[in-house]
Amino acid sequence: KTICVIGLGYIGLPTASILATHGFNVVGVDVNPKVVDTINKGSVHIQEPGLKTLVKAAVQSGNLHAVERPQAADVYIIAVPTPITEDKKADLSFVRTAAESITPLLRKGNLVILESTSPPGTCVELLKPILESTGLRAGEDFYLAHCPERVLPGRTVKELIENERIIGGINRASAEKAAQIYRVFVEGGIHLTDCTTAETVKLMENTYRDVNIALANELAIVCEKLGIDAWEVIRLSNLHPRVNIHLPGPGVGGHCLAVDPWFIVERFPAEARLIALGRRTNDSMPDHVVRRLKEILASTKTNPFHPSRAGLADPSRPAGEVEVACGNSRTAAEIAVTADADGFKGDTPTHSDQGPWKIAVLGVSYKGNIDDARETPALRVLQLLEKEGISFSVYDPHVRDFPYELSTLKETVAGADCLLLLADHDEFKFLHPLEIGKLMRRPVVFDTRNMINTDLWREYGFAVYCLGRGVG
Ligand code: SAJ
Repeated sequence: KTICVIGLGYIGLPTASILATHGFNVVGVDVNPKVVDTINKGSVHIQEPGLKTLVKAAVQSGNLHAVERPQAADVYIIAVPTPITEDKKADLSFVRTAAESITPLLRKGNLVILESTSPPGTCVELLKPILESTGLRAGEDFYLAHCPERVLPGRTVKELIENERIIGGINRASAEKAAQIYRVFVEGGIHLTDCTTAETVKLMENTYRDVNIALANELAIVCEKLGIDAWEVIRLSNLHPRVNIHLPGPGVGGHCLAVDPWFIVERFPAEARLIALGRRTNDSMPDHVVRRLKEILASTKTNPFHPSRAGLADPSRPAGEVEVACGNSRTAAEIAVTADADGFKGDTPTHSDQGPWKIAVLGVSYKGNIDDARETPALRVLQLLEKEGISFSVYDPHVRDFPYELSTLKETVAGADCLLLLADHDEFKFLHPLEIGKLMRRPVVFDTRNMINTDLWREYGFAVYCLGRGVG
C-alpha cells in the first residue's frame, strides 16, 4: 500500500517514518523545500527523542521519500497545522489546501484520514464536501476518518506506538479501514467512533487539562494571598483517590492546550463559559508573574537585610537571626518574619547599587526539556518586562529559535538582581546556588515552577520566592 502523508511536522514526520519502517511505501509531503531536502538526507528539522534514528531508518529502508506535492496513493493522511487566528478562531486554511491538493488524485477505494486537531464538524462540514466535489461519495466510493494525534511532545515516538487511538469514521466502514492502518504499529487499544465524536474527544482532552491548570493557577494566587503554599495544598489534595489537581505555572503554552479549547468556544460561545474562563485565567499568568516580580524587586530594593554577593549567608547561623538596620516602616518583628520566610538570614550588609533592574530569565520553551517555544508564556513575560523597562538576559539550554537574543548561562546570570525560572528544564533543578550567587548582583530567585530546592538556596543566602507560595 502507498500512503501519502501531508505535512511533515511534529506529527506527520514521525507518523510517516513509523509507517515506512512497518513496510508501507510512504510519500511524505511538505511545502517547505528545505524540510523535504533535510528528510531525504535522512535528517530531521525537529528535535524529539528517537526521531532522528527513526527517520534515518525510514529513509534508508527506501520506504520513505519526501516531496513537495502530493502523489497518487491508496491512503492520504493529513497532518497539517490548525493554528488559531488573532481573534481566537480556528484557521483551517492548511486543512482546506491539503484536501484540495488530494482531490485531483482521489480514486475509488481510497482512504483519507485527518490527524490534525480540528473543531467539531470539520470532517463532515469541510473535508467531506471538498473531497466529494470529485463526484465520489464519502463512505461509499472512498473512506473518510478522523484519527486525532494525542502524543505528548518530548515523548512523541514512544506515545505514537503505545497510546490508545480514537478513530472516528464518516461511517463504520471508514473507521474500520483506518483502524487497519493503525493496527500495524499501534500497541495501545484502538477505539472506533464517528468523526465528530473523535474531534470532540481530542479537544476535550486538552480542554480538561487546560481548565484543570487554570484551577491550579487560581489556587496559586489564592495561596499567595493566604500566605500558604499551593504546591503543598495540591500535593496533599492529590492524596485523595479521586482528586488530580494539575500544577500552577507562568502560563500555558504550546500549540495544543492554549489553542484547542478555543475551537469549542468558537462554536459555542454562550455555552462554553468555563472553558473560555480557564483559557483567560491561564493567559493572565504572565501578567501575574511580572506583577509579583515587581513586588519582589521593590522589596529587594528597600530591604536593608539583603545579603550582598560578598556576604553570602553563613549556613551555620540560625534562621531568623536578623538585625534591624536603617529606616524601615515595619516593626522588627515583622521584618524578622519576612526575613526568615524569604531566607534573608545572617549578615546584614547594606547595598547602595542603583541602576536598572536586570533579570536573568532561565527557560523560555513552553514547557520543560523540549526545544519548542511556540505559544510560550515566556514570550509574554519578556514583552511585559520590556514594557516595564526592566532589562533582562535569557538563557535556555534547549531552544535555538527565539525572538529575543539568547545568551550563555554565565552571561545571563552575571550582574542580575533576580533569577526568574520559567521553563522547568531538568538542568535547572541541579543549578548550584553558590556558583550562581557569586555571579549575581543580588541573590534573589523567583521560581515559577517550584523546581529548586528552597532550603538549599536559602542556606546560600538566597531570597527564594515561588509562584503560589505566600511569603508570610
Ligand atoms: N502545564 C502546567 N501545569 C501542568 C501541566 C502543564 O502549567 O500541570 C503547562 C506546560 O508547562 C505547558 C502547557 O501546560 O506550557 C502544555 O503542556 P502539556 O505537557 O500539558 O501538553 P502539550 O501541549 O505538550 O501536549 C498536549 C497533550 N495533551 C494531553 O496530555 C491531554 C498531548 O497528549 C497532546 O497530543 C498534545 O497536547 C496535542 O498535540 O494536542
